[in-house]
Amino acid sequence: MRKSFKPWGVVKAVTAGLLAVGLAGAALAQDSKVLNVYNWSDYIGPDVLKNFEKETGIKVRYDNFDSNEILHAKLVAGKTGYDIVVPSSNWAALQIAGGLFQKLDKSKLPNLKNMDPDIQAQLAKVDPNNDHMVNWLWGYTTVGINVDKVKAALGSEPMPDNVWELAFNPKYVSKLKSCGVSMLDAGSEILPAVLHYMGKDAYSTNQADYTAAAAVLKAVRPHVTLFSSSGYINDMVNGSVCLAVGWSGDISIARQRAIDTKTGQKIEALVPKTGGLIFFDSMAIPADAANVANAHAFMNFIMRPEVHASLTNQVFYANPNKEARKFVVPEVGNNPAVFPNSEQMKAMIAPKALGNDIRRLQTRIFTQFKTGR
Ligand code: N2P
Repeated sequence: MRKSFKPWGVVKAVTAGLLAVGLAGAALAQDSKVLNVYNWSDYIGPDVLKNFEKETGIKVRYDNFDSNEILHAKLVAGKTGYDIVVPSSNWAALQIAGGLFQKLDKSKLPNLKNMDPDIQAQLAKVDPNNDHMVNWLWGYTTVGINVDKVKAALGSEPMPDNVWELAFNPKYVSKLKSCGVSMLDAGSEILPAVLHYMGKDAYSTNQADYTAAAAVLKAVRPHVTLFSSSGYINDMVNGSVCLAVGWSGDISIARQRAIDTKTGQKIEALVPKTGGLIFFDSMAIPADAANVANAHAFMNFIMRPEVHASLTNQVFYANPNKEARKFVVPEVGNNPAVFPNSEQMKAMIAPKALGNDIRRLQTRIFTQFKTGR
């Protein structure tokens, strides 16, 4: 029945009822006991959703993507059916400007107090007052290697001082082709990486920089054996990829899986001297989400120190939670690939939001690179 047809008596009774249960109760009552989450693959351990479901009775449907491009296309098309999505902050800037997210109700997020003010300040650059986003985890795009295979393939050639050369200088990457070279399957990842390698602004808005980047990529193309943003983890574990332009935590997952399953592959996420490309993947609620109260409950749950720490312990990405550090196990807390030291952090490249024109340029050049044109 539409509200406008309700006789006044019924409206009054409903209003009184809402006041009696309180606003939080009213909001919960509108939501069904489900929550639809769309997050990056390999970004959570098995216990987190189970614990949330057990505690709240809310059933989580959890889907994966592996590029900002895929998530962005869904958000722009609308009616995603998701209540929580996790874009990188520089993409979220576009999405916030486009009105695709709703403002957070901070009264339902008391655990915001646990967030590291430095990370909040980083996010506030694209989301003033932190009105729309809560950081899930953060990491950086870098180079991962199979230590023994890369050494063997390089032969008498020593490791370059700047490890980005392994991926983008034909002198090195041509030698690594024989043991498998993988690159992230997205223009928004590879263009900033190659521009940074070239000594340019990773998030340049200068067309000429992109033309120059296309030429560098073209020279490298014959030596790339795989484009992957998720499957490369297992390819590193089983030894069919010896060099990956990938994400810090993913490479550390591969390292741990190789140890656990005794594949004999020694994998390492390198921290480039000139810096990796930082990302802040952050939770937001689509404007048309159906289960808004549940989404807030989930965000608040993730911001518990033990929960944020358990994400870091299981997927090797740093969390934004200043109270979580004591729950991070020492092997992970002391791993510079997960928590780079202050000197390494100084060199890191912060993300920048780009307009649609540059995004399209990145995609065009990346497609040409991939197809070998
Ligand atoms: C998780 C990768 C997320 C990092 N597998 C990319 N933003």
